[in-house]
Amino acid sequence: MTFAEIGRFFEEHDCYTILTHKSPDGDTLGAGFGLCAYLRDMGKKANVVNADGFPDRYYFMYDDYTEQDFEEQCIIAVDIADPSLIGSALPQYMVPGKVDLCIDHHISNKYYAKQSYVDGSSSAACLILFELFKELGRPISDLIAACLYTGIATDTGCFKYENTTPQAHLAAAELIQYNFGYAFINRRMFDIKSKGRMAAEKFVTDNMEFYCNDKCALIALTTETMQSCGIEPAEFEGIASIPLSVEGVEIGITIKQRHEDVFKLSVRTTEKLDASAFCKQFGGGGHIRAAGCEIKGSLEDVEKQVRAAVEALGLCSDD
Ligand SMILES: [Mn+2]
Repeated sequence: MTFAEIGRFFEEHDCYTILTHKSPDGDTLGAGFGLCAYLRDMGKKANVVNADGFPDRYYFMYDDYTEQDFEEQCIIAVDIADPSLIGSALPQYMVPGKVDLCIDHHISNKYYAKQSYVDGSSSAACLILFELFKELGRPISDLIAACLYTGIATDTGCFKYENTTPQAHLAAAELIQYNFGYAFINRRMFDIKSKGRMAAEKFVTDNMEFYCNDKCALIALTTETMQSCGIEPAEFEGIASIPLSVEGVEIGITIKQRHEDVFKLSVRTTEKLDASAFCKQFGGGGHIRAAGCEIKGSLEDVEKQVRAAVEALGLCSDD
């Protein structure tokens, strides 16, 4: 589809449900609420839907949002590569062919919608919407600018990750000319943590172990340790980047207990190592710098296997 075709699609339809992915992030919500405001500004009816609800930290996107009452006629998915990511709380939308239009930036997109606009080279779904709205020419509101900025900033890790393109910076440069508090958004997205999260991070840094001349950092979290430290399990989400943030570490490994004898591994690597290849030997996979797998056995067993695999990488010698 071209941008002009999407523009016609918006004109020709009404009563939109905009789907965002489960465990929502700034990009899917920014794209959802940004598109919703855009369609409403066109005089259309539109709602945003999420299987897990809208987290507080994004409240500035939906502060003035009220759900509209209408009979749904058209379904758009934003930032959703695979229908399973819609979430099992919304099974009615996971049916193949149910979604009318998908706008996404994941190369892994499954093309499950009737029509799709997928640009795997784009930093964020919000960046695609920014370029789309620009081409369509209708002015955007400060709220839309705030939503799109948030999605681009969060998906690029505040313009730090390798997916940060000149286009992402150019879009941000235009967006911060609108009247919204981007410094407030950046602080809220990147600096502020809950006390529970701080405690979880402290627990991880206190209990991390180092191998192979400190080139491997490993943290193992059993259900018991997670319960006994009095920290909500949700606060341990996304901690896998911590081991790799230690200077000199080339491979960071997080082992989390899933069930009695099942452990989930999250592996992060520097440019020297391939995380995906590392996880493949245990039946997993992922991206080159971030991958995962599951290993069955006791924690002792799992750690032994993981240490052997790390040693096989040839990092451990002094030279
Ligand atoms: Mn995204």
